[in-house]
Amino acid sequence: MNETCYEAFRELLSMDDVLILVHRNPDGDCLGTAFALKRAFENLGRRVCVAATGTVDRNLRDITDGAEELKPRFLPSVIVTVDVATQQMLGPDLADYADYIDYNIDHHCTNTEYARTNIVNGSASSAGEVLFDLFAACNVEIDDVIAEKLYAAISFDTGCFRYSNTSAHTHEVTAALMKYNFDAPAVVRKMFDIVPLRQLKMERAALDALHLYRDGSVVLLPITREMLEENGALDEDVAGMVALIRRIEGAAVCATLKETKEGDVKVSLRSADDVFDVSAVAAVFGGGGHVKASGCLIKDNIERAEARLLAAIEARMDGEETNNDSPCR
Ligand SMILES: [Mn+2]
Repeated sequence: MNETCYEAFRELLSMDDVLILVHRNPDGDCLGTAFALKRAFENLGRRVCVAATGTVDRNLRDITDGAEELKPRFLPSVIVTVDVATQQMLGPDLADYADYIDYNIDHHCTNTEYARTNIVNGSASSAGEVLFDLFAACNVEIDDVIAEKLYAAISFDTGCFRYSNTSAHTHEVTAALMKYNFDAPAVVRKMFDIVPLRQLKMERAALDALHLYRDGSVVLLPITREMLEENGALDEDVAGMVALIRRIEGAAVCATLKETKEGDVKVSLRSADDVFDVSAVAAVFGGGGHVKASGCLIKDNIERAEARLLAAIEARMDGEETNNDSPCR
């Protein structure tokens, strides 16, 4: 980021009646970042709210101060997105705002820069890290609440500082945040560790349903509505399932394919290393993300979606596609 970004952020901070939008099915990074920014505006005495398509997962509700639904509450005079790579990621509830975004604060290398002012750092671990750097450069005072939200955001997107997006700078930012007064182990435990028993049962069922291809180097997990119902599981119970299957030895590429309530298929893709770029596979279906973690929505039934996804992965593995077409390189 450069002085132009900081100047743009200072301009944003001078505004009132701020609507902060996050991506559909919000995760810990977009929520932590949005609520840290919300707090900063509140500390300046401004009117501000956060809105999202979809409900907030149970394990993320500490970040939203308990809120399960996030709706726009007033007619905004400025609209800012955080952690939203494309306008489509806003989802149906916020689609009306898509062409009127004033500021876009993000860390996705696939960001389409759809806003009037775009503040994107594709090498940051998380939107939380981007916001911290903006706060630091613009002398925004960080309090205990902001520190806790940003810590949640960064821990979420780095998988608790285990993923390769974790840089020396990420640790420097986190070290600065940990000087504030909040319970860091509790933040991580609530986001990642505590699960209802039905989720563990769902994971057991999922492991029985794994599909292995190419000697186990491609691992696909279709999750049907029927599987969810049989195990009494909710959609939020399978949100982290891709992290479970990426642990399998020998898996170079893995993906969960979840049948949505609408009958589409939500795909979460992970790559075991920087060699295979899953953002390029997601892009085939209009999605995006990062080299090692991406997602897309396939409008098809789950069997055909799996076949199409596998074909796209194999085409890329066989070198029919080159890395030159990847937005992340
Ligand atoms: Mn993120």
